[in-house]
Amino acid sequence: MNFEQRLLRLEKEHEALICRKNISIEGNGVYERFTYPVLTGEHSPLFWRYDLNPQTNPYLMERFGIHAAFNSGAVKWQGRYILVVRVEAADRKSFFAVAESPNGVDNFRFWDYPVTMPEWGEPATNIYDMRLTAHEDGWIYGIFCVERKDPQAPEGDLSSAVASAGVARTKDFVNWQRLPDIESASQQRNVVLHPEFVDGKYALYTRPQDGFIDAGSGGGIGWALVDSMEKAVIREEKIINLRHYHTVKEVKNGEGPHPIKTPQGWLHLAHGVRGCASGLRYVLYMYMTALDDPTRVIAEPAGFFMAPEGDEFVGDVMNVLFSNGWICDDDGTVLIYYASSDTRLHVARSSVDRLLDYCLHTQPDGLRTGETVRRLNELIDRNLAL
Ligand code: M1P
Repeated sequence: MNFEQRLLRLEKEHEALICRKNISIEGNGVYERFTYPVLTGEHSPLFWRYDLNPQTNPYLMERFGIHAAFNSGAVKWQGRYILVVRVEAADRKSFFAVAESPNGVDNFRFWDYPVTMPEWGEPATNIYDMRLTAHEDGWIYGIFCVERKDPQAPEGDLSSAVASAGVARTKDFVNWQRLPDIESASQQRNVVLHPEFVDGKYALYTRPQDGFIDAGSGGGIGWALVDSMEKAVIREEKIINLRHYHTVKEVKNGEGPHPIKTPQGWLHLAHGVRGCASGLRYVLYMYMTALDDPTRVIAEPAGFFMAPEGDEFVGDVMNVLFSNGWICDDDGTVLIYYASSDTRLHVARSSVDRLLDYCLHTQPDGLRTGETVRRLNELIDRNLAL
């Protein structure tokens, strides 16, 4: 096939992929999944991956490999569904790129250029997992993980890294003002900005961790108030959502996107991690906090809200669901952007009413098997008495 024919075919296939209609799949009543991922590495523009000049690329080879598009921040902005996606190149470096869709479930198209994130301090080796918050101060903030090689690592250790929370803000998703990384006593990943001021301060969900991978004594999802985002310093941190033995979050957990405000409380989406023979298993779970005190948990259904299914199990990092973005639409529809196995991004659809029903009417984890059977028996009794 000559250059022109091959290019024509690539363009046709790419356009068909982007314009493919997504079809919802009837689910468990809480949410519906969709048939196709909303973004994959293959959704990235051909002009990112190929040199399109026949003189310099006569075989029309890929010159820049992109194999994954996942863990994305999400916001509805000027009527458009905007994702700030973690895109991973074949060289293992992640970067951010904006994709938008007219309806939030399909037709996501990347903007022409990725985000050129200004550096702060020691230039990062890797950046990823942006949580977007349209804050009441008027800015849209992105908080993301900044990874640098551990300067204390012994010679020959080429894996140890240090994670901190990077901060940038924007009004148009093209120009980003980088602010200092958040100062904290421990390493931080999965830091999320609450959308409202609390006691006149910015409020952060945190995830203190002992090492780059290990949450260790970190305890769970934390909460901290800071005076300014222009120089955010975490002085005090309170753990508001604890990890527990023999639960879906026994190894670690982390806040997903910022919580959704409802008349009954704040709805939270988070990920929980446990260890098993096949490695770490990442699932999504939900909890709620009180409106008058966002640090007080008022509901937490037992177990996972979503776990990998079918093809979702397979990818770069198997057995992982992760979410750092959701959009609550004006009509109460909630679009949950979740990634599977650090490879591709999906959407699930629910509503504020359904998520509230799920959180408020699903029993909490009794933390032992006897309690699980007691809860099941209660339900069976009620159903058989109907
Ligand atoms: O590989 C699974 C996830 O691992 C990390 O999440 P956490 O800090 O909770 O362990 C992140 O690297 C995340 O991007 C990734 O999806």
